[in-house]
Amino acid sequence: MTATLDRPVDEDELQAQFDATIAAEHRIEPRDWMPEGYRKTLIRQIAQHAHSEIIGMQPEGDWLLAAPSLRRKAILLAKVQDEAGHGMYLYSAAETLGADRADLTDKLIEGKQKYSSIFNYRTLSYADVGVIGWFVDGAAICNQVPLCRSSYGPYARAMIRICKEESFHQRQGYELLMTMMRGTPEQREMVQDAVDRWWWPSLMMFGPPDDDSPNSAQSMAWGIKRHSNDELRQRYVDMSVPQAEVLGVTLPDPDLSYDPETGHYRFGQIDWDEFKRVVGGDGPANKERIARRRAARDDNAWVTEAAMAYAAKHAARTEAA
Ligand code: BYC
Repeated sequence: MTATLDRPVDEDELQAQFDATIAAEHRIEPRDWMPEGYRKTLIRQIAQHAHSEIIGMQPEGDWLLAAPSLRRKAILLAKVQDEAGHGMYLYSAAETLGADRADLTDKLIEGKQKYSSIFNYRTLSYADVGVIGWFVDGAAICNQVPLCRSSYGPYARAMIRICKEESFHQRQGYELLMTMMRGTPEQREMVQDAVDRWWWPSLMMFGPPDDDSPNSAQSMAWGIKRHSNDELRQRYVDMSVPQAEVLGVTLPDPDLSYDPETGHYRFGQIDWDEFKRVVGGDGPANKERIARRRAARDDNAWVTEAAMAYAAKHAARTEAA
C-alpha cells in the first residue's frame, strides 16, 4: 500500500486503500499510509499500555526485598523483569509510528499521558502479589489476547509475545494464592483481604462503560480494539467466578449471581467516581508512582548520555574507516 512517487498523491485513493486493508482484515504496517487519527490513536493507546507496564513494576517491585523465600523472590524478579521487557516492546511499537521514546516518558511524568488506574493502589501484604498475578494479569490477558489481532502489525506482534508471558504471570499468582490457602488461617485471611481490595479496581482496568467510552467506536471500526470495554469486563467476570470457587475465596460483590438465561454472571455497580478520581491523579499512590518514575529518569540520565556518546563515537569511527 506504499504511495508511488511518479504521480501526485491522491489522499482519497490512499484512504480507500487503507479502508480496504482494514476491511480485508490485513495488517497496516509502518511503511503504509494511514490517517492521522489512526496514528494518533495508536500512539495514545500503545504509550498508555507501555507506561502501564513500566509503572506496573512498582507495586510488585516493592516486595522484592521482602519475598518470603528464595523461590518466591526468583519468580517475582522474573515477572517484574518481564514487565520491563513488555514496556520496551511497546515503546518500540510506538516508535514505528514516529513517536519518540524519551518524549513519551516526559509526557507520562508531566501527566499528559495516562497509565492504567490499577497501579495506583498499594500492595499491603504478600498476598497482594498473588492477587495481582491472578486478577491484574488475568484481566490483562482477557484484554490483550484480542489485541493480538489488532490491525496495526507491530502492536499485534508485540502482543503475541506479551500474552505468552502474561499467562505465566497469571499462573504464578494463582499458584501462590493456592499455596497460601492451604496454609494457616492467617494466610487465608490475607488472601481474602487482598481479594476484597483488588477485585473492583481490576474490573475498572477494562475502562469506562461502553456508553461513556469516547474512543471505542472509532477504535473498533479501525480494528485496533476488537471488543468493547463492557464485553471484555463480562468475559473476565465469567472467567473469575469459578476460579474464586476453586480457590475458596469470596468475591466482594453481594450482587454477583449466575443468570441462566444469558449464561453470564451479573455483577454489582462499579464505583465510576472512584475510577475518575484515580485516573485524574487522586488515587492512593499516584504521586509516589510518578515521583519514582521521575527520579529513575533523572538519576539514570547519565547512562543514556554515555550510551549515546559511545554510539556517536562508534559511528564516527566506522564512517572514517
Ligand atoms: N486506567 O474511550 P476509552 C499489565 C482512559 S499493564 C487509566 O474506553 P480506550 C501489567 C483511556 O485511555 C496492561 N485510564 O479508551 C503490568 C481514555 O483516555 P484519553 C495495561 C484509562 O483507549 C504490570 C479514557 O479513559 N493494559 O497488564 O478506547 C504488572 C476513555 O476510555 C483506563 C493496556 O493498556 C484505565 N483502566 O480503551 C501487571 C491495554 N481505561 O487518552 C500487569 C491496552 C480507560 O482518551 N489498552 N482509560 O484521555 C486498551 O485496551 C484500551 O486503551 C483501554 C481503554 C481498554 C484500556
